[in-house]
Amino acid sequence: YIGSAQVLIQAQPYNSKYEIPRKHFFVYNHLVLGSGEFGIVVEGAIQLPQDGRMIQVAVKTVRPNVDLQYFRALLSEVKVMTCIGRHPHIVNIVGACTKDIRKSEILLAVEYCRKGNLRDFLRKSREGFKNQIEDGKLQPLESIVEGAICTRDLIRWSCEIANGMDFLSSKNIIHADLACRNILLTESLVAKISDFGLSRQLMDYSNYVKKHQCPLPWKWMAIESLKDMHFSIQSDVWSYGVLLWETFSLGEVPYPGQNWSHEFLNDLVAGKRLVKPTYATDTIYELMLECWNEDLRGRPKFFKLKEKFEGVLADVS
Ligand code: ACK
Repeated sequence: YIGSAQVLIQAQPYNSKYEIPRKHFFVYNHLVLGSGEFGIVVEGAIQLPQDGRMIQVAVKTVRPNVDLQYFRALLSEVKVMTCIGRHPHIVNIVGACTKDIRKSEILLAVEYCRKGNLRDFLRKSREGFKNQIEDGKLQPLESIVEGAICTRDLIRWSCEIANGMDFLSSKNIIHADLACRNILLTESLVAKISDFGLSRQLMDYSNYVKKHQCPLPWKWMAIESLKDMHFSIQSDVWSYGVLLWETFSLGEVPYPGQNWSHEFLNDLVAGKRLVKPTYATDTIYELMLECWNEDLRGRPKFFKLKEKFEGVLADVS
């Protein structure tokens, strides 16, 4: 199971503009952000060669002594990131060390997202959440409560993520695992799409599939992906619909208590869908249902979704 831009990366050379000498890389191995069987993400810093400034980063590396394919996967991710250019709503590359290497390491430094992933953040924000929906309509905030999350934030993130996905789709990148757990938040709570390269395999993917023998992440997957592992930008739109559902339920697990079986796919084909989450308006729920159109050509494009959410955002501002 591999999602993402295989075609693009194979065709592209490595853009060495981002290559940073090993001595400018500071890797804090004791500050682990996440770890998997093949890869690890730790906090770090990079000293910019241009002006000597230190930038806080997240450093992705491959564990020593793992199969060569995982080094290749990380290198592919570096290539993708250097080739596609920057966007405010993706986790951008800051630098990489692929040449000047010790013990055959590859280091990929990306923007540090202090507030972690959107799913956990939403769950932590449930207490104190300011619901701006009254009688099914969005209301302006009466007063701003420092540190509290409100419906407007949920709409803003939805808009930012559609914006980032529109950018990725313009670069022919298929994410194939769009979900709130793969959206990271910066210090100022800006949403950024993470893990759109191949390095997802470094964490737990390939193993997971082998262990469970079911298509993963099945709750986020479009009908055609579940049927025959067909992934496209329009299957990302389906996953985005599930991501919206997670967002407007403040991080609930979709289809709670359900285990994978072919029954699940049969239900989807029969037209069964997730019910309206607590904090969505009818308009927002209708967008989710459009994303879950069985006919992938009938699903909205990311730029349309971005425009729709910009409209909703203007109403609530
Ligand atoms: O979901 P998390 O808490 O946030 O756990 C994962 C883990 O590393 C493995 O991917 C965290 N992580 C990944 N990239 C970054 C980043 N750029 N900034 C902060 N945390 C990150 C991620």
